[in-house]
Amino acid sequence: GTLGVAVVGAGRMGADHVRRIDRVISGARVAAVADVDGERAKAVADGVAGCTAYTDPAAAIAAPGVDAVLVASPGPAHEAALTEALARGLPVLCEKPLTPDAASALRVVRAEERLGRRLVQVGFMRRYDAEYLRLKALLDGGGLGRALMLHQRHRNASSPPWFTGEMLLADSVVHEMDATRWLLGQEITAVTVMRPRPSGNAPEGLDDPQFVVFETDGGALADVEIYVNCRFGYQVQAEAVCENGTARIGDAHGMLVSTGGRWGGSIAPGFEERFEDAYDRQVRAWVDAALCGEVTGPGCWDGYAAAAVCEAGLRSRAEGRRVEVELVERPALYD
Ligand code: ISE
Repeated sequence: GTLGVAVVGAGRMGADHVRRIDRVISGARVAAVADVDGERAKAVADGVAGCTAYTDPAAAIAAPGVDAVLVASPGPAHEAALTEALARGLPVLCEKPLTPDAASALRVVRAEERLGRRLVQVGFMRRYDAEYLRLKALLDGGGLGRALMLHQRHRNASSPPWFTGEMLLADSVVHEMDATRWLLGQEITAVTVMRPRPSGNAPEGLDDPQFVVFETDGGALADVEIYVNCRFGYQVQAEAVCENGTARIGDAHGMLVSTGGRWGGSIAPGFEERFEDAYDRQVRAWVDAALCGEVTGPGCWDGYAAAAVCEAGLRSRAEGRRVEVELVERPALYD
């Protein structure tokens, strides 16, 4: 069969997912699109055969032919859409963050727990990136010994005008919060956020870059440099330092060109380009699983854990000290 998808949110990510489901992925079709901006919803829906536009997410989720929901609205709108989808027993792919804070993320965890089965996949798409997968397989294989440290760099060419100092953590470093937990198979127990004197490239008042240190329950340390106005392109790098060796990803993508007495390559302009394959693989995996009545990939527990780490990070940034992460006990559903 074909999976009928309601896409909630027709912004940058929502519109891109509509394109992906419509033209890249097989096995699914976009049946409904919702956006608070009706014009925007209509513009996106008009490009897709058999797709209806809505302003109310609940109406799109309840629309005929909808078997699954892709949530790509702003974070504060996620909980309502998730609650609606869970009430209807529909599988969901929810863009990060699951919800903006740990308390609301925990409510979603509890709702899923009450259902007794997983329905939600969270859009931590780096878990589907070929380089990340290779690093994960290497670490899991154990050939390099135990991972001692992770060094991560996350650079965006520029930040959107509404970006705040909190968003460097909640919107950007949230990917490393998940990647660190996933790569190491450990929970993050404490966060320290430090800030150098801001870059002259950063908009007035934005504390960019920031430097974040995670401690984990397995005794590892992970650092993250987040710099969202680096100008030169989009760059995401990770290096694992293990007992018997190191492994690095994100240094070069694709082709190396030599000409005019220089050698070099190019840097992707943004995350859509850098992680294009990862986004495709993520949505394909979600659709394939949903067609078999299954849900795989990062779930509500991962979304909740990232939200809890994020809260600790925001407190650390505000208070200038190390802050411990508070997690409830992990429900058996997520073992
Ligand atoms: C954005 O929301 C993302 O998810 C990107 O992956 C990240 O690089 C960017 O900094 C965020 O704003």
